[in-house]
Amino acid sequence: MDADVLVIGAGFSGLYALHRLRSRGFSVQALEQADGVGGTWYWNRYPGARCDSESYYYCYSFDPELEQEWRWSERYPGQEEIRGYLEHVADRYDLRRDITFGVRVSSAEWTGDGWTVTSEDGASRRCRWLVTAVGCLSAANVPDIPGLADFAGRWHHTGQWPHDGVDVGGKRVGVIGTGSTGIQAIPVLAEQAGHLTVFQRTANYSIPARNAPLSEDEMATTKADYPEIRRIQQGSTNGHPFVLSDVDVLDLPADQRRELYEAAWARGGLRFRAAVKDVLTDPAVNEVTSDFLRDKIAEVVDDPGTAETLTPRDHPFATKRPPIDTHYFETYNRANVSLVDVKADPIAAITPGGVRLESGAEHPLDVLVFATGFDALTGPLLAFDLRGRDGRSLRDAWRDGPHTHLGLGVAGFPNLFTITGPGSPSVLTNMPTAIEQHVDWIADLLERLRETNEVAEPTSEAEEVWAREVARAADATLLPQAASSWYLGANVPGKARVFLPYAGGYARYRATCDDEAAAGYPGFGLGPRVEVGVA
Ligand code: NA7
Repeated sequence: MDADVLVIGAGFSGLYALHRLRSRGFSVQALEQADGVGGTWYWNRYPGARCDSESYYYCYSFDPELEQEWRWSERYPGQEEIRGYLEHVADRYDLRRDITFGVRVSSAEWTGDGWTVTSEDGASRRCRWLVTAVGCLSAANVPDIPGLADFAGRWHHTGQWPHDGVDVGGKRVGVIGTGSTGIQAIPVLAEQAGHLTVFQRTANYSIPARNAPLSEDEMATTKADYPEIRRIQQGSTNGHPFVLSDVDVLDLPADQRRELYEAAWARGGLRFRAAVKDVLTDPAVNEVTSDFLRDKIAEVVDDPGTAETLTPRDHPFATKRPPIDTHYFETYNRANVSLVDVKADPIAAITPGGVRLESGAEHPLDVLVFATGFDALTGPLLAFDLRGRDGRSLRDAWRDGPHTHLGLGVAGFPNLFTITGPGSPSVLTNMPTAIEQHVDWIADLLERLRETNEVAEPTSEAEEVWAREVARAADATLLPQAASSWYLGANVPGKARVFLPYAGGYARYRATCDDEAAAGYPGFGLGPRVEVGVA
């Protein structure tokens, strides 16, 4: 064996897995395709790239000394700052000596006593336990639009942005996509481009982020409050340190309701959602909230036709991942920005000179930006050939959609652990919080396996129970109502329509994982072993 554990990836999850498992006495090696650490924050260098979680809690909590020594500069950390933070973590805990950079894993195969992991350079490595830390929003989704290969300008997906930047100064720039990424990039690109054309398929809600520098006083208060901040996060639905409102907005007289919404709007960011009780479970609450946000678009955008096109009417607020922004809707008041509704008039082709719509209308472009998102959650795991017992591939096992136990393991794939896998609450949770919980839980299980020599493999029964719970949790919310959401796999043609993340809340999920551990990991086939076939 080359190591007890091989970890694939060196972003937030891979770095912490390496650190935590090493500190528990395992030999660990991490394989990273990039030339540096950071994962998502290594690749996503598009203009305006920034985290939607606030900096003081979008960070690790495992070491109070790290919390005290790091200083965030803004309310929301930008891509460069997060990458700098992760580089600092890699140095501070001496992680780089166990990371091989520039290695892209092509396959991983269970051999009965461990895993053989092969990379594109032909090298193979052996380990007993395989931990995937490949991210859940890391497989770029570039739509298959005819003609792209013949485009004479430059095109880029936001998640694969060139490290030396893209010169858009004075150029005709097109952006396809108005999700969180497009909404961050559009205002920045508009300031630099000669003309910016936004191709919008689904109109989106967005809340002003209200980003601002963090003062010394604010940082000092946060640092003093960290124990309490972390306590609230651990008991929360989304891993955010917000106390959710207990006010029933429908019971409020109109003026007080307006006041509540305006205050939440002024506070900005994801805190807006926390201010509205039951917004994701009660359709009537959601409707008044959605109306408030629709009205804001009409207030901000000067041209009524453009405002109407920008107004979401086909899905309730926050049923797609709610973006937050800096001057997004205001951008449409600029003379050099135009909006194209590609739901009404879909993109037919990319031509050498730009984008052609089905109506025949042509939009000439020098640069085309795909802010078209990711093959979320399953994409990164299916990007390499993962083979479990009897040589069965994950692609085959997940043909009709993913099935996991707790998002952490897959039947038929012994000694494999999937940080932030499908069926976990990761993408609905502040990511570092979810990651630390996953890794700590996996580390405890690996300690047991080291002691007992058992092999951990989810049972099919456990997967079925968990799949029912994931579906139940989603159905208890309005989330499945957004038909085009990547939560449902709907953004990738041919992908099975299954609600992918666990929507029952972070605290509940954590308790479920703790129960599984306390019971001796029955869902992972430990303890008295029940023989089951792979479904
Ligand atoms: P998203 O949220 O998946 O947004 C992608 C956007 O691209 C969305 O507006 C899509 O429209 C649009 N899109 C995708 N394919 C096409 C085609 N073929 N034609 C036109 N428009 C298209 O990805 P983001 O990168 O913005 O955000 C991903 C997550 O990263 C985010 O939620 C945060 O968690 C961080 P659609 O809505 O599908 O109609």
